[in-house]
Amino acid sequence: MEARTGAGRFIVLEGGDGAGKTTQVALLSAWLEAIGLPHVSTREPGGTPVGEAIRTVVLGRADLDMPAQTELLLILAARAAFVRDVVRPALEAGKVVIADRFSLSTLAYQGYGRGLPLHQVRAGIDIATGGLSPDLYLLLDLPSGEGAERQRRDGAEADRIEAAGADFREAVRNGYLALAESEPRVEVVSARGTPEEVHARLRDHLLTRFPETFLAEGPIDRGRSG
Ligand code: T5A
Repeated sequence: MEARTGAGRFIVLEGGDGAGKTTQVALLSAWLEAIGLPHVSTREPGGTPVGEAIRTVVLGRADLDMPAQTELLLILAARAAFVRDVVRPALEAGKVVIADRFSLSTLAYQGYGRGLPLHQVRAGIDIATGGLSPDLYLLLDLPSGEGAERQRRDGAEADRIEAAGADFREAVRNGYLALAESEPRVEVVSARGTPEEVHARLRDHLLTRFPETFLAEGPIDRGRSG
């Protein structure tokens, strides 16, 4: 299908470990491909060479005893590169960005999970992003035990942050839900059901919020280069 061009949108999938974000990013990406909408899909921490290098330290080194502040600053260091090198150029080119995690993860994990003061986490986020925030966070909500069970079935080894345990996962989930109550750009979506059922829910939210972008038969060229 011929590529459409249009105003960029920054959409972020969020949720606890094992909620299904990676699966849903792939399904959304396939859908955008099918409707001919230029897009990039990416993940955090990572998405750039420096971000992937930081990811190996933050997640891969379960042997490191890392202060929560070090974890926060490393994740934010990766985000600054992600925003400069991935998100801003894609939005300026009129593309849709579908990201697996962004700043809401930092508030949920380093704020509510690790217990760092939220105002400090927000100040750090502001430095890393230069104030850029997504058009919409789609928060995949799943009881934390069910996410852990999905990961166990997957056979994946727990990374350094996942290894923090059940209480940590629960604090993260509750943190996400508390954030969703106060942030209008966060939509809570049940992560239960088959991947296709969850995908249909996400698509519905995008079509409702941004019909001008996501309706296949919507306006296709608003004069911005793709
Ligand atoms: N982090 C990240 C922070 O602490 N602060 C930050 O600011 C940021 C950005 C990232 C880690 O970094 C932390 C949070 C994380 O701990 P990650 O690997 O990117 O690590 O994130 P995870 O959430 O751990 O990734 P996972 O791949 O484990 O989980 P996903 O992506 O949510 O789930 P997915 O799609 O891989 O699915 C997990 C399993 O469930 C199955 C899949 O096939 C797979 O086996 N599945 C389903 N099963 C049944 N029903 C469904 N609907 C299913 N959907 C998927």
